[in-house]
Amino acid sequence: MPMKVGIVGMPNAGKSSLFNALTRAGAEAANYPFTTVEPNIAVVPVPDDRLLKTAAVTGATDIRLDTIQVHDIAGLVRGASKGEGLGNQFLANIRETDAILHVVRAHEDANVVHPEGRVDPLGDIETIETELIFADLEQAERRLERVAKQAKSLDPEAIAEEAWLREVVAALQEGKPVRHVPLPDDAPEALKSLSPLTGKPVLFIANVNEGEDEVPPAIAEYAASHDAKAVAISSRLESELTEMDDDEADVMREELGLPETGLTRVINGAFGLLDLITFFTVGEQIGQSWHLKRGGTAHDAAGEIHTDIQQGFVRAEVISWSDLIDAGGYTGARDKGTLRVEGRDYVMRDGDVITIKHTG
Ligand SMILES: Nc1nc2c(ncn2[C@@H]2O[C@H](COP(=O)(O)OP(=O)(O)OP(=O)(O)O)[C@@H](O)[C@H]2O)c(=O)[nH]1
Ligand SMILES: [Mg+2]
Repeated sequence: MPMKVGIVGMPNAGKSSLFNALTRAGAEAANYPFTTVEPNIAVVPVPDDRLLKTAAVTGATDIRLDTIQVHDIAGLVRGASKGEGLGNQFLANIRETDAILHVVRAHEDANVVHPEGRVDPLGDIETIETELIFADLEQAERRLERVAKQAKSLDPEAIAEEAWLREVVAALQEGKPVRHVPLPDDAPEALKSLSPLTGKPVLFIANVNEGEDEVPPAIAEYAASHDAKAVAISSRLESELTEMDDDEADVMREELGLPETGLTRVINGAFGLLDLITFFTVGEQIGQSWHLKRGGTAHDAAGEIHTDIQQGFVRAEVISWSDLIDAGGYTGARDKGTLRVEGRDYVMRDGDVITIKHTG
């Protein structure tokens, strides 16, 4: 399953500038089968040097990086849930995502109009979070009505879900996000059925002045005290840099003293929210990176690659990427004994290179 993240923020916060930069970066990635899914969905490769180094050892030149889908939507204003601005209907487009990227305007360019006529990152964050809470409340109340009817038939799962939804509604009415409401043991699908926006992990993206690369302290503190992460980026600058050729962009970055691309920080930050590990499949031609929920097994890893491979799973050969490089390839790794044979229940580790032996 591809990872999906949704961008939220106020109008003019810099969401589409970031999105455009990500889209172009994705489209330019060498050897990557780029697919435009929809105009407001970017498919962006997750950079990983380990794959490139490992592939160099086996001679694989067809590099396929794992990807993340980024969804851009229109800005939210105060009162969006009551129809202000463009309303909140388009939030439905990001209900199915795994995490939220919350773009916050922190630059002071007076030429860019702020919908409330002032630059106030914390005020903006609260406006957006309140609107997300209202949107979830609407959704939770609607779902509660439906589940309460099902619960009348004494279906135990519906009864448990109803109880949980009542807690969710109460929390939202108090202005608390769903992520603070404990999950129901007896209704394992309840969270998925509701897909609350405020139940998803959040990465704050401080859209700072060109040439800055620190998260403003107020935003960093807010993120830290709300169980969230934060990165800084200049959306406009990143968007302009992706329009230049690579050499030109590197010179520009050096002049501005920006060590890595802001986009890399955003993508790695989003990936880091999801509690995933990366594993690799590296053959003579193709080197590929994949993701898996932390704690996933070799059998789960096979399922990420192909359901047929999972169904025919016999055993896996596993080695860490750095051991494969140290051994100079699979033959050396076999001689050294660092290439191990593992069964379907082996718990995958970040950086494992796996070859699955399967029937069919
Ligand atoms: N100076 C400066 N301007 C920026 C920056 N990021 C975005 N802008 C400008 O702000 C304006 C709005 O940017 P967008 O990226 O379209 O904002 P948005 O969040 O997508 O806005 P909506 O789609 O209306 O919600 C554009 O004129 C951008 O060039 C930045 O980092 N610095
Ligand atoms: Mg936009």
